[in-house]
Amino acid sequence: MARRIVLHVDMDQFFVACEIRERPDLMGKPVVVGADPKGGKGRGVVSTSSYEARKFGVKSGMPISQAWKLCPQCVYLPVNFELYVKVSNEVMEVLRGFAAKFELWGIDEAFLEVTGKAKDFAEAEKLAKEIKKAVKEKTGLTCSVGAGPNKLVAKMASDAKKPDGLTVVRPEEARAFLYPLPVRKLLWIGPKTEQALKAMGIELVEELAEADPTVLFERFGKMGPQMRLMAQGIDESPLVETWEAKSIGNQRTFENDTSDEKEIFAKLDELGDEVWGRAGEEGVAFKNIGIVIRFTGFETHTKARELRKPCGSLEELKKIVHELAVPFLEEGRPVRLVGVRLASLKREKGQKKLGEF
Ligand code: TTP
Ligand code: MG
Repeated sequence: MARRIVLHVDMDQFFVACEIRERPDLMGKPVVVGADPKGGKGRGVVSTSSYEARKFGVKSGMPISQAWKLCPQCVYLPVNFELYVKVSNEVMEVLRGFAAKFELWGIDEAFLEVTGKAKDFAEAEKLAKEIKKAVKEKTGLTCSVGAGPNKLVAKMASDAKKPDGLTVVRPEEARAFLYPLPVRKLLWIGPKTEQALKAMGIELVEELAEADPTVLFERFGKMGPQMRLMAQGIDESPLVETWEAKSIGNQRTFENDTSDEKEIFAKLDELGDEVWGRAGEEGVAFKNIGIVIRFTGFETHTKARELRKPCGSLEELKKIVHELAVPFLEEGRPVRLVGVRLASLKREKGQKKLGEF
């Protein structure tokens, strides 16, 4: 079997980069996108900050009031999600063109399976350079790319050098690359797991990789030995092509992974409202309804249903979305992301696209 090569692409300072594209005068300035700081009294958090603002210590997720304390001279901008979705679509279209298989992972990141497109890691590196060039030319934005033998290593590699980075980790280099990192860097390890591991004397990826799997199982259940394998750079999860080119869909990541069904269904309903609205705006009927569910870690599932006739109402859409989701939620496993997608689209006669009026 040919050795796998996976790329992970992550945009640099994404929300800020979109804002700078609209307002080039902001280039090189400390910029913060997030809640209104209200002179230090604001509530809410920082969505992201420019690399210049990061020098002051301002980071994603930090209370906006704290950001203000660290950097009152930063330029503060509200979140313009619509703009970021538009730019994200532009970026993803470029990336899709380079991949044998494509998986959208977040608004500013994606996995590209390039096994077969690049015969070895030297070719993968060349391809990654072409990708960076194409993204820059077509969207004006920079990204960081990681190449590795699987999703896990590729994702960690793209994070290794930012902004505008390119990091290639060959299979034989994977352990040396991962081992010195703190366990928190492994993407599915949140602050709680980090603390639990620390209490066991495990702080580095290397320590996790070499920990006793029985002890890990006792403490974390099935996730324990799984975490250990990933610390060793072992990950066989395939790319899951969440959306086809011709579909209307969206997906959202929970702020904190959740197994609360109410919260999950509420998010699915919200996405249902959104895609129903978009189908209406674009004047299309649809016969195929799909969902995507990603559990904590990498495991992603999609499920779709083809109807015999076009979906007739928002209630029907939501009902089907719930029915598709139920089997995945039975075990109560924490969910990281959900999505809803409409496909088998048909333009309804007499309807024009919104932009054509
Ligand atoms: P990231 O890729 O984590 O961050 P980034 O692109 O801003 O910066 P980097 O160069 O380090 O990749 O997240 C992508 C976008 O998601 C980010 O621009 C804003 C949004 N986001 C939030 O709204 N809240 C958060 O806590 C994080 C981490 C990101
Ligand atoms: Mg990013």
